[in-house]
Amino acid sequence: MGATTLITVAPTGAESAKADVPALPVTLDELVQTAKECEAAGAAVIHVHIRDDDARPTLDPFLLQDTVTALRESTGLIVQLSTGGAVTDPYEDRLRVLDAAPDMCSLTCGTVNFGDDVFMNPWPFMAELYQRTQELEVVPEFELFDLGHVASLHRLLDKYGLPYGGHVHCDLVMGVPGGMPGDARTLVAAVEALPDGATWSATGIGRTSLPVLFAALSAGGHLRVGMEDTVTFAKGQPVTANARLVERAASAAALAQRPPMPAADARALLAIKP
Ligand code: KMH
Ligand code: ZN
Repeated sequence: MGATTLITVAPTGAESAKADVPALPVTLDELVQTAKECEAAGAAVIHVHIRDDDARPTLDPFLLQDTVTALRESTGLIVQLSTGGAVTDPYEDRLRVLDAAPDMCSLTCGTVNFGDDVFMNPWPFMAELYQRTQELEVVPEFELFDLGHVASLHRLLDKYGLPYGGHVHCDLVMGVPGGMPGDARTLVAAVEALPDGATWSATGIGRTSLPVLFAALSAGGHLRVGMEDTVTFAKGQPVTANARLVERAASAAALAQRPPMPAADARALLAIKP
């Protein structure tokens, strides 16, 4: 089999308001429908943030559990819950996300300025979250918003060893105002600093979406796309559905001679608990 591209879809996030972005999936039904469409378009992993009845971000444990169950029943996607939540979420709620027993969770490797806000990830929180992933056999995806986060990832691995399953997978989140810029030279610098044997995807926020996508494909990486990261295809062209972003990523990956990776192969690569 030739080389393939793991596509992760991040359909919702915690930052956009449904009132501003009507195509954002915020109910469980909308999320499941989106997940099915994105799976058909080539996604293998779904990075999940959920909303409450008022479409506000929530880390409600029961809703998270229902979401994991529904996505498992309706799709073959690898379910990755966000432990980042919204910038206002307390650490205890973010740690409790793992109780919903997802396949994967995000684990951000450091604090970062986040537009006008600060996304807090101090070392004790990271270390506790990481050890919980190991105990509960949840595969972490290390979110790297800045080059310093790569150093913190090394520190985490040196102190606590490899993640559950033994494989290190990272996601470069580029172009956040306050984090590393979304350009090719920064991407290469970050990739060169990753641990040996790690796999990685990249995503570019907003207008850095396409430059990062092409840089990641050129550098042999995987892709994350979705309305968490960009809500326009181009200036004045709103995204009408997450699946359109996945289709665009899948087409670019196919052009690069690395078509989308089937979910079963992604499970093996990431060493997801059977
Ligand atoms: N919503 C951001 C504050 C993650 O999902 O782990 C954090 C975020 C990262 O989206
Ligand atoms: Zn997220």
